[in-house]
Amino acid sequence: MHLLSLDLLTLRLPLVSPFRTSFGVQTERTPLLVRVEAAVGDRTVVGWGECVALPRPVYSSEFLEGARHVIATELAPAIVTAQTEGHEVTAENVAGLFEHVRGNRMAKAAVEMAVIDAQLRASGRSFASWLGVDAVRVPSGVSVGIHESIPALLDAVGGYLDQGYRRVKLKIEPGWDVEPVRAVRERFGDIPLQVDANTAYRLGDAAHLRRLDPFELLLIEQPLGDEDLRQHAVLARELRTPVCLDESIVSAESAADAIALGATSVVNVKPGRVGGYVEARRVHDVARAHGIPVWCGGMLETGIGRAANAALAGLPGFTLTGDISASDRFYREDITEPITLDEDGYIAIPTAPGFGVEPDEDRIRAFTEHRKRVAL
Ligand code: OSB
Ligand code: MG
Repeated sequence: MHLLSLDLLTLRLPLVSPFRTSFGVQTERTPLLVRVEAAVGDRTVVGWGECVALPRPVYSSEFLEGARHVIATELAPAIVTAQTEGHEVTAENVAGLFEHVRGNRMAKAAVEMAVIDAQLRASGRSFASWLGVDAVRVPSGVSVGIHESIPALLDAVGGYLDQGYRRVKLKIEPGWDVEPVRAVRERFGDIPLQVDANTAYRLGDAAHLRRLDPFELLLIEQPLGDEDLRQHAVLARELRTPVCLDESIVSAESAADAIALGATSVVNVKPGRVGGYVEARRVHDVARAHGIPVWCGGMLETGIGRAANAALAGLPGFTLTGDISASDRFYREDITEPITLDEDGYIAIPTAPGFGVEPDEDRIRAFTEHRKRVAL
């Protein structure tokens, strides 16, 4: 496979409702799509990737314009250099071409995705098959933002349960934690329920967070800062609720460190956060070797990332329900055919070549704010 071109498309997609977390409110998403064209024999194939960086560096240090810049000025040139030197760029080796660039994992993941998709479309193979996934569907969980009031939250959760979601995650922050959890438990009983703080607490809040213990949550996600592994280990010993890290886990190595320290007893795997699907699989493998369950996180992906995540979540260590919801959880109109829930609240793992969904180029054009071609 010889890569011919790389296009960077910045889209603006309105959300069906505002999504509030402890770090801010999102009313739209601005996905950065990577579109590559590659020559395979005498054919040209297209591959798509999606960058999950937010517009501002409030979830992690990465942000949309930074990711776009790094792809254009560092990652695409690394592909050019490799190809000029006669090396073939593949799904298996592309992440390795970016090792000299520090961090910027979401940018790297997006380019790796486009290369994976192109290569698998060229060979007619599904992403699930490439990963060695036998599962045909994965259970679907929903992440529920911070609401204006408890009644509004209960309405939202009730609506998602009616749609069939199999697990609910509540976003929490100081002032919106024990009471919303209590209200959801009182109204909906012992549904699979977990919470996500996105770093909103400090170790000194341990006694307060212990008040969540009676509600038998599946886990509390990232209560403390992203660099606070030792403090998470201390906190984990003070809580009955299992601690699960998200922001802190940026590689298989950091996952191994967090597990060894006792900072996490569950791991949220987000391919963008760890630098791509190959690394995400390594995180899964390390966790599995330690008997640590993992689940697939989400970043409000379009159908492209959602389809890829569904396949990843088919790996055997993904024993907890992930944040892979239907397209209509966030978007009135997706840029691929919509990802939907089946009658049991599961999402089908695509079987078509590549990520197995068809980005609609007309619809993409309609949502595109900015497009730039990078020479390869
Ligand atoms: O912490 O998991 C998170 C969305 C954006 C940034 C961070 C997070 C989230 C979510 C949404 O919780 C998950 C989803 O895509 O459904
Ligand atoms: Mg999270």
